[in-house]
Amino acid sequence: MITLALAGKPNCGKSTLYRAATMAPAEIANYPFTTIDANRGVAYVRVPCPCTSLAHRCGVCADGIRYIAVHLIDVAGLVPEAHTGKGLGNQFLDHLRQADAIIQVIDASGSTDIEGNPDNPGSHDPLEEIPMLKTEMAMWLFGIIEKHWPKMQRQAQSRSFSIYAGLADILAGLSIQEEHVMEAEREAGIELRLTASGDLIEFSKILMRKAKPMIIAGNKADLASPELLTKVKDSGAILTSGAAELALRTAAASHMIIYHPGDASFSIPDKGKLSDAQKAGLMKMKAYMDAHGGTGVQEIINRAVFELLDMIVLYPVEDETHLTDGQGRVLPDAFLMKKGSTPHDLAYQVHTDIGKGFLYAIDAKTKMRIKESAVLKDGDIIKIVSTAK
Ligand SMILES: Nc1nc2c(ncn2[C@@H]2O[C@H](COP(=O)(O)OP(=O)(O)OP(=O)(O)O)[C@@H](O)[C@H]2O)c(=O)[nH]1
Ligand SMILES: [Mg+2]
Repeated sequence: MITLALAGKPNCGKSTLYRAATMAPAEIANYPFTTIDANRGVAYVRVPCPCTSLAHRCGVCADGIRYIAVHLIDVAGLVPEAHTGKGLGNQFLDHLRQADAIIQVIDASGSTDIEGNPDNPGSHDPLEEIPMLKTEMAMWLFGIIEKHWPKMQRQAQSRSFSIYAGLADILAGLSIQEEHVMEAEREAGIELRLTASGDLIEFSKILMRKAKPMIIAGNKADLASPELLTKVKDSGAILTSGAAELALRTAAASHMIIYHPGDASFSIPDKGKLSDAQKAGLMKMKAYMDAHGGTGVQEIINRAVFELLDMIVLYPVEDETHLTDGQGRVLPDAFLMKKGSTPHDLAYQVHTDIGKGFLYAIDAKTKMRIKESAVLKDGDIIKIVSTAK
C-alpha cells in the first residue's frame, strides 16, 4: 500500500491533519513536540465510483464516492539542525524511510516560530519552513551517505564495482533506486567516483527530492490573514484546515451534519437539535469552506497520490459482463497503481499466482481483449484470465 507521511516543524498541525484524515487517535496540543512516537493509520483517497454510470450501485462506495486506503504516518516535529541532534534529533527521520511521498505541513497562519513555540498569528513567515525541512532531510541523507563513503570510494577503485548500484544498495531502505542516483549525479554536475564526501550535500538534496516527492499543506488556513493566505497559495502550497476537517468528521460521525470527506460543504439535517454554540461553530466552518471550496484535507491526499506519485485507479473483476467477483459483488476492489501499469502488472497486484499464470485480459467496458503489455487507463475495469484461480 502507498505510504504518505506528514512532516514539518513542531506545532504546525500534523497530528490534527492525521486525526482528521484517519479518525484514529493522536495527541494534539498547542506546544512543540506533542508527538514523540510516530502515529500510523489509514487514510483514503477519494474518487468517483464507476458504478455511478451503472444501472445499480456497487455496495462498496458511499453515495457514489469510492474511498481507497493509503497509509498515513504522523511524525514528531522537526527543527533547524535536527540532523545534528537538536529537538528530538533525527532518529524519527527514520520513520520517513517508508514514505513514498511527503506532505510537508506548514503553519500558514504564522502563529508559531520555526521551533513551534506559539505566538500571535502573522508574526512569522510560513514560507521559511519549506527550505528548513528540505535541508534537514537532505542533511540526514547526506549523513548516511557520508558514513559509507570511504568504503564506497575504496570499492570504486575496482572496475567491476558500480558506485550507482552500491549506493542504491545502501539506500534501498529509503526506496532510492539506481536511476535516482544516476539522475542526481547528472543534475548535480559531479562525477560520483571522484567526489569527496564533503562535496555531496547538493547531490543529497537532489537525491532526496527524487526519492521523496513533496507537496505542501498550508495548514491553519482558517486562522491566516488574507495576505498570508495569498502568499502561501502563490508558493504552490494547498491551503488546509485540519481543525475544520476534524470537527466536521466528528460532527458527521455523531449524525449532527451530513458530510463526506472531501465535500465542498456540508448540510445540517436537524438544526433544532443543535446548541447555539454548535450552530455558530458550524457556520464559521461553512463560511471558510465556501471561500475555499472545502477544507483542503482530502485534496492534499488526492494530489499527493495522483499528482506526485502518478497513480491511477484500476478495478479488477472476474465477470466482465456483470462487473462482479466470484461472489457476485459488483466492483469489489479498487487498486492504486502507477501510471503506465499493464494488465500483467495488475494481475500480479491481485495475486502473485494470478500474475504468474497470466494469459490475457479483457477490458470490461469494451469487452475487447487487451494485450499483456497494453498501458491501462485510470478507471479501467479489467478481467484477468489466468491459469491460476
Ligand atoms: N485554527 C487551527 N488550529 C489548528 C489547525 N490544525 C492544528 N491546529 C492547532 O495547532 C496546535 C498544534 O496541533 P498539532 O496537531 O498537535 O500539531 P503537530 O504538528 O502535530 O505538533 P507536534 O506533534 O508538537 O510536532 C493545536 O492547538 C491544534 O488545535 C487548523 O487547521 N486550524
Ligand atoms: Mg503531533
